[in-house]
Amino acid sequence: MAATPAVLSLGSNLGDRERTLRDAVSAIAALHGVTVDAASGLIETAALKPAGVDDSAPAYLNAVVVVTTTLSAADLLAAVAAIELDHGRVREERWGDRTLDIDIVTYGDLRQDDVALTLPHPRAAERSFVLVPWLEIDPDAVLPGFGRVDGLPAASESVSRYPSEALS
Ligand code: A4P
Ligand code: MG
Repeated sequence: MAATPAVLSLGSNLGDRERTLRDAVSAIAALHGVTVDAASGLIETAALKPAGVDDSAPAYLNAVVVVTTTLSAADLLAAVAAIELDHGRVREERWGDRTLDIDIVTYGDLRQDDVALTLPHPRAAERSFVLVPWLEIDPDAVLPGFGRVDGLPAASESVSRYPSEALS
């Protein structure tokens, strides 16, 4: 299968968040058929819940990783879901606190509206914690259906950088 570029968004708001994100990037890099091309720095933002920003919930660390993969989109999702489980992810409430969340933001320029895998990720366009780290590693990033990432309002929101060594 031809290699396809894909963008992954990682988030954690429970446990040793930085350690978890670091280990997750290593686990992604170790997947057969996946090469990590770039990993962003970490940013810290308040938890976004379905009802809005929740300052009483633990804050998130987020990062974005650009990969090239020979896996299909469905196989890539299964692989990153397995990494979430390895990090003790328990699914309870929607948008609930979690040790590790890995979402597929884009898979090439594939657009599909399937509940099991919606591409691009349906909420990426409005999330600074996805767009800001993505732009850091790809200033010319394009979100299929939305155009250049640097033209999206959420990409200009200010977010706090979390001091850390590079993830990869
Ligand atoms: N799914 C469909 N499309 C995708 C995709 N592109 N990537 C399905 C990954 N998964 C996708 O996800 C539920 C189902 O979505 C999966 O079974 C998969 O088949 P989940 O990870 O089990 O649950 P979730 O993450 O709680 O749900 P959801 O709706 O995906 O949440 P979001 O939109 O990912 O939001 N606040 C801050 N500050 N930082 C965050 O990272 N993340 C969330 C989660 C909420 N608030 C946040 C953050
Ligand atoms: Mg998710």
